[in-house]
Amino acid sequence: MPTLGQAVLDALAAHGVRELFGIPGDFVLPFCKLVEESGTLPFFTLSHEPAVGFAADAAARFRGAPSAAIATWGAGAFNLVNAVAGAYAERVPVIVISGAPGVHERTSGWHLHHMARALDTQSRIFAEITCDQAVLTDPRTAPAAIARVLRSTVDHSLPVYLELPRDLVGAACAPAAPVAPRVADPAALAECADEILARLAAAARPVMLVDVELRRYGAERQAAALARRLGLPVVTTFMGRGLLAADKDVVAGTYLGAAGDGAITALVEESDTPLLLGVILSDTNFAVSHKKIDMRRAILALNREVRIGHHVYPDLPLAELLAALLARATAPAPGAPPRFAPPRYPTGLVADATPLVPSDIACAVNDLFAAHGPMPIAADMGDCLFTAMEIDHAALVAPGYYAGMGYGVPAGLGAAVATGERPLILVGDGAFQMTGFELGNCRRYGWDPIVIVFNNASWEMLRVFQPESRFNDLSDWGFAKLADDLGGRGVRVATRGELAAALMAAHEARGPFQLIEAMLPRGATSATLARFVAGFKAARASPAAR
Ligand code: TPW
Ligand code: MG
Repeated sequence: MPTLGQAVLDALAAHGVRELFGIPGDFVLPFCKLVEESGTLPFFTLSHEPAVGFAADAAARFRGAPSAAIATWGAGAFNLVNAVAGAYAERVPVIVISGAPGVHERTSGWHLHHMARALDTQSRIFAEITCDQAVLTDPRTAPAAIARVLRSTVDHSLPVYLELPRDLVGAACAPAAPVAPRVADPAALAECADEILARLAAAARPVMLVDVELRRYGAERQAAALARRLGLPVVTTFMGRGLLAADKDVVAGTYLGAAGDGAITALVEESDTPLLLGVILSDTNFAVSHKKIDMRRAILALNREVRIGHHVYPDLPLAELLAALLARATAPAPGAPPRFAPPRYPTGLVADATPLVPSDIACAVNDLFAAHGPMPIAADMGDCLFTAMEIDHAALVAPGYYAGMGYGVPAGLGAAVATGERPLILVGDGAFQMTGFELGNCRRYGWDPIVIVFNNASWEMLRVFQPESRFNDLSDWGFAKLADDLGGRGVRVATRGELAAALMAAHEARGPFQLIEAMLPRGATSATLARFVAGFKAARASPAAR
């Protein structure tokens, strides 16, 4: 019989986990020892648990499958709370594995170190931000509990929590036999697919709006195939930016309401039948709308259900719905005109001595991608994320809705592991202050991301909302110089010419990570952020007008 620890590891692998991120501590040392010695899955340690959570989140987003974050009890696991809350908000299957006091210690009557309040305080906190939990105190019931929890993370694409007492890692335990996925009722699926296709066929201006759930359920290629078959223009939400990067030709652009390209806004807001696939109805996605989407005319597939006007089909997983639609959909008449103009992004940066503004960075990245092909992108919160909207459509992870700073650098490390490709990390100076030091882990693992720090010595995005506050002034930390000591290469650039040269040189250099510190004047934001904030403020000032 295997051990409880090995049963957990084997079940993780069976549910699509391909990498583990973590930081050890005494309550989780026996499990970490097993992780290392069994070789079941590769184990990447970072420096601070928030980064562990962000890296696992990004790996899960890029692979469309769960990833895992390992921490010690209390001081370690509590440090994961914010990252897991963000994963919950943005529907990412992050598996939290926490060590815990042994079952014998639990009854000792001592206050155990790392204990915040009571033995179950931690599991109760994680119950708020995970969709299923198990505290594995009994090796006889553990296999079923492990299988149930891992089924939940896959089925609901949400975080889950496993707590493993340190004295049971080596206890004899049966393997966790996987639970079969719940599948849709074929009759309901057929009726729903027929109804959707009939509505789309009768529509004058249909559009497909896609958001993150599509990737979580591995349904991007199917959605692109459906769009092609039906001749539907595809628009991503703000959060869903980067979706369908492998099928760029069907993507008209990203919906940013009043802040975005007018033609894209019209495609969505003037549509008589918007098909919303996995779209989270959040304020970042829709607060900047000129005009609210008329939900009576919309078709919304989200959370394993499909809502059409006022009625609901429960229990219809997204991938199954798309398969049913594809099985039935017929192509439009040949010669039907394309329904959108291909999006255009700025290219051809003039490499002169003009001081940089954020949109120049998008332009330089577009030139790089045009010359050498796209890279997976991890962006932080801040103007770097809005600038990313001006970069040609490429695979992107970012906390578009939860908006937690500090995500970018560790997410880029998770992307390096999950994609096996070299990532591009976009991060502001304020966010870099939070988690930038994690780059020091690149040397050990051979990661060499290209990192662009938008250094405006400022919490600039906050300044746009509230220009009068002096606390938004940060000092200039000189990140390029720090890079060398962390095992990378850093260069500071302040003009268009310097940026273009630095980016091409960074692309040439493999091995150490490459940090480009782009010096930006305070007060200069990307065109997209300026429009977004103006739209947001206008929406807040006159909610009735929407
Ligand atoms: C964990 C609030 C949103 S944007 C921002 C703050 C403090 C400033 C970002 O500064 P940075 O980028 O990174 O220099 P830029 O382009 O604006 O200059 N704490 C967390 N998350 C959020 N979102 C905040 C605070 C915030
Ligand atoms: Mg800044």
